[in-house]
Amino acid sequence: MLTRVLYHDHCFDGAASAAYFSRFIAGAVHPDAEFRYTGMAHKASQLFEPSLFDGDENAIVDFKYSSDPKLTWWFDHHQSAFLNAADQEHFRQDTSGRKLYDPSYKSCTAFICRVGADRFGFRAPDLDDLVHWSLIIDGAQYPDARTAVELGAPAMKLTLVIEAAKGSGIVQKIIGWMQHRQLAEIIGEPEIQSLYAPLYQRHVELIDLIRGRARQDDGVVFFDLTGHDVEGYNKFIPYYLFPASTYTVSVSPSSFRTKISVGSNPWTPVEPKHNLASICERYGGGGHARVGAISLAPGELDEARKIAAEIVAELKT
Ligand SMILES: [Mn+2]
Repeated sequence: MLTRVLYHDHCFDGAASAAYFSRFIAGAVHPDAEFRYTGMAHKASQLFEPSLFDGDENAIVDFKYSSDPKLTWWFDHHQSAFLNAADQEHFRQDTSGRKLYDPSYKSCTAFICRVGADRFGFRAPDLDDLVHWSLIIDGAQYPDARTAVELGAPAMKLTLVIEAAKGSGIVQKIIGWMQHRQLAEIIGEPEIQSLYAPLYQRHVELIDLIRGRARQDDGVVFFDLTGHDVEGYNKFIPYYLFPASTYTVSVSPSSFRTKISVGSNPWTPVEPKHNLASICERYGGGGHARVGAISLAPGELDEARKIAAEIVAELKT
């Protein structure tokens, strides 16, 4: 019984969702399930080629809905979960009980855990710590910017490896380990250690780079990482550097897209008023109320800077 799992790649909650979902399927649905994983990234072109759905069961976790008839399971919690109105209508018409959506959840892993327990009687108490950290990381529930940026906990170290991984191979290895091992054990793997050490060095250098490029004005931090090969950065660095800021807008070009990231300070004394997913949706992006992103094609730097400037201006109001 081949189960294909499409998951949000390079994201702790995406990996944890794939791991928890696999335990759930093996434990409550198909004891003989064999899993194959496909990491999904938001990009400007078509997301779901029909050939992606090649399993007996085909699942998407922590990622957008697909109306492909071969999709059998879907779990998501993103505000922007549908590519278009037709997909949303397709979801509304679903009667399988296996396409599940609840944007009130702070992590998709916790959502799968809850649905598995309530509707299917499935429990995996050995994964409680995984669920707990998915809520902290995806929900940005850190007590302070230091916890988020200085990376003390095994889950934080693993997040660095997952977010910076080249390709999906190591993430899928981690998805396998997450199903049966504790996070501290996974971090102790020599392969993870050897990936982590240079990434941590780079993380420290990125803090310095952002410190040098970022400007704060009226509570909005802006920086442009053009010229640096940055596939991603810890999104709390701006609030570690500018604790009094409310929002961050950044432009970061990479090999496969030009990304505009929009975020809000989880520890700000001033409650953010703007819904960032709604702002990003206007430019073809999406996300959550407090963090969003827009992906343009590689090379669309001028357009990205124009959009970023418009969003900065809007967030200052
Ligand atoms: Mn998530």
